[in-house]
Amino acid sequence: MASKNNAPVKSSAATSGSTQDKAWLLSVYQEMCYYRRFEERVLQAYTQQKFAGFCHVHIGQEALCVGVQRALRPTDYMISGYRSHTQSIAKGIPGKEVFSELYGKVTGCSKGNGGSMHMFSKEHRFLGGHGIVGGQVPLAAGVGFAINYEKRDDIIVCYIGDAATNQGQFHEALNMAATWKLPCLFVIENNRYGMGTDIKRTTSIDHLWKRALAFDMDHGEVDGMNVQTTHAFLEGVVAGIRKTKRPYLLDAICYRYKGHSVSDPGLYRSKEEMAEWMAKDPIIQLGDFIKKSKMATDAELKALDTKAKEMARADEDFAEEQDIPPDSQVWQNVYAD
Ligand SMILES: Cc1ncc(C[n+]2csc(CCOP(=O)(O)OP(=O)(O)O)c2C)c(N)n1
Ligand SMILES: [Mg+2]
Repeated sequence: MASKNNAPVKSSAATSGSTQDKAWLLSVYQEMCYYRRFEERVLQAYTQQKFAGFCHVHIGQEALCVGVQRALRPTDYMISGYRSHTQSIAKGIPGKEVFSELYGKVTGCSKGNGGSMHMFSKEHRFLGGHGIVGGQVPLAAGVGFAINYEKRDDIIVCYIGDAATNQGQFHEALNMAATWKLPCLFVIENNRYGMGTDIKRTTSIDHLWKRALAFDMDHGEVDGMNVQTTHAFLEGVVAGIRKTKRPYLLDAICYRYKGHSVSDPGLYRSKEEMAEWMAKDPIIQLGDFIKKSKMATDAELKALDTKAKEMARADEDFAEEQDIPPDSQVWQNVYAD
């Protein structure tokens, strides 16, 4: 699975094992619907000014979130940027705690101190939620170092945006990860835009997996809009990292449907481009496969989506009823004891 030659290992259309199993496919379908519905409620709540601060949603990128997570063990670590509401749920943080965090409530996973960009759970090994572009990359290398130092066989997944690969700390951290053979999986969520700038205007290379060549790092490319190919590919990548302890850079091709943040209408993208990507929608793609394979009817898939909507609504309802933190909390977790 791992390639350290110039050409990347690419995901193929062929899938195997769990990605052909009916129960697996239906649960993945529902999970992706849940994340879509969750983020739609987040958008709505933000627009209604139910919470403030920055807010970046992940709509369109669900296949990557689910395809990666399902290749991991609960003991593996994950670290991400600011577009991480649903990645943190996938890693095990209850949706109620994520919605509470958005609302700044005391029951939030960061006790209401963090907000949208700072989901965190030591218990579930989700290490943030980081607002500094690329800031999570050296932290991931540090966790990889700790895993090796303590002789464990966990790995850490580090999500990064395409634009973040132009940050200096990305290059420094990848160099150290490759030199010290750290068990890090760097996943570039290559949605092709920074805030509003096309990657082609800021990046000298045509494929972001080429960043790995400078460090002689194993690397690959995956169609991040298709959950079956993504998951099948990731199973091999994760097994490879666990075995070799070598880091891996994955260029995951995907698309975000909404603007960079809630305040960005995304007018820099053409309607044709949006339509082209939405035709590859991860939920519709999987639904079509399920129906064609006669594993479920349209009505059965709709019922899964209805359940997903109810789950998202319950998360928001829970958050609304919770208390804001006491004033005294402002003094807590400022200094180490
Ligand atoms: C160090 C730093 N520089 C600039 C910013 C402002 N900023 C926030 S997000 C962003 C674009 C990042 O795009 P990308 O890495 O592709 O991630 P995406 O938003 O597409 O998921 C920028 C420039 C920041 N938060 N941190
Ligand atoms: Mg981007």
